[in-house]
Amino acid sequence: MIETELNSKELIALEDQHGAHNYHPLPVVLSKGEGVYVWDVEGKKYYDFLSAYSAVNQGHCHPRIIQALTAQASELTLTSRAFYNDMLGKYEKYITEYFAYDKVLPINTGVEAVETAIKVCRKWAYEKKGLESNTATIIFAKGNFHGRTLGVISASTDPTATKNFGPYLPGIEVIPYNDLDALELALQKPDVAGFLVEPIQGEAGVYVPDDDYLAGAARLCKEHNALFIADEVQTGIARTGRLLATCGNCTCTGHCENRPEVRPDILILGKALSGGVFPVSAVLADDEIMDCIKPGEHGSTFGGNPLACAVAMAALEVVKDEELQVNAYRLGVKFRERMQKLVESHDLVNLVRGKGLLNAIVINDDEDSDTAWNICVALAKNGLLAKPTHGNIIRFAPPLVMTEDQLMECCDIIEKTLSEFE
Ligand code: IF1
Repeated sequence: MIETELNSKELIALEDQHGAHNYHPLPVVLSKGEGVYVWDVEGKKYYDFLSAYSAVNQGHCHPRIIQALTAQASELTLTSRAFYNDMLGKYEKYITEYFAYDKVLPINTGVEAVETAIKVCRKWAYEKKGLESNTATIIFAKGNFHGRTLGVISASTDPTATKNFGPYLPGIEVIPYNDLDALELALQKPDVAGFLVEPIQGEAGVYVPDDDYLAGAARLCKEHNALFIADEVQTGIARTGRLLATCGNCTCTGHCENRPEVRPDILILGKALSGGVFPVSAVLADDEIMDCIKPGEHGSTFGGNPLACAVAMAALEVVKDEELQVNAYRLGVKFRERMQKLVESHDLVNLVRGKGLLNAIVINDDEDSDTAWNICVALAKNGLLAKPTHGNIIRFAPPLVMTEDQLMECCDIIEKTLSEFE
């Protein structure tokens, strides 16, 4: 056990020598997080403008979530599902009422929840829709990101995510994003089980589809007896200014009682479901779909563990009590106004796009240039942490607990950095 205080350089060297090189992080080594702030090992303070890819919507180490974690951690952390435990039923009731679904299948990471949704969708297609076994196709959108397992990368159109990982899962069709004609055409085929899509494509560069896209997709799926599956791992839990991005522009504080026309048949949640404190994900659906899964047909060692249940209930309480979707909506409008001024005053920035506090700016340079990266290194020097997504796009996603003053200070930092850069 290494006891001595190591500096950033030494800690980076440790990871370089002993860790797989499956990431290329910014040269910042963090050791503390609180709310919208993080600190590096040298004590430098930053605004976190990535929120661990929207997993810490509630802010770093939210006291109520930490309290729930520590209280449960000293009682019971894991039983496996070989036995019942006193937390799971309470959590299942809480989350199904919170999002207005009959049932939840509790799992751990976002990608496990997406894989679970694919299995549930296929099961439904064979046992309820009546497709012939092993013929089901699930439609995905070009530019998707659903995680890193072999099943979901089989739908990826990103060579970095797929190269030399084949052979891939069959039963997948990929169509252009935000294109209802393409979806309608793909749904004509007899073996379609479902359409799995991100309400906003995060990794692709925060692509916000047309206002009528999700409702149109849900309608087309219903017309063709295929399941509409929303991957809200990144867009859910108030990130886009609504409790769920599929809520679209309705102002509900629950799920879409007001907009049943875009209610997903299967809803996938992760990341901020735990406030970034513990891997917690979930698949929600009504009985007709979820009851296709029988005992022993799917699960996981940690799925639905008491610790995850306690943390997730606290994390969702925080979202509701602090009305984080309202704050995200309001501050998102102000953020995009400020960024739009930068677009108009700086050649370096082509455009800003996003919803709520999931935004991105597109840098006026080639996708394979390192300009966006260098801007993020400069932003870090000026006390704001963000990271480019594809090449020339910088994603900005602060914790949803940010105040307007803090957001304005962050906009000042972004403005100052871009001016220094030009
Ligand atoms: C990495 C990206 C974001 C997701 C959606 C499922 C998952 C993710 C819409 C899987 C995960 C993470 C994964 C992380 C970086 C981050 C990411 F850049 F990779 F694409 F957020 F945009 N659906 N996204 O965004 O959830 O299994 O990771 O819990 O892999 O580097 P997970």
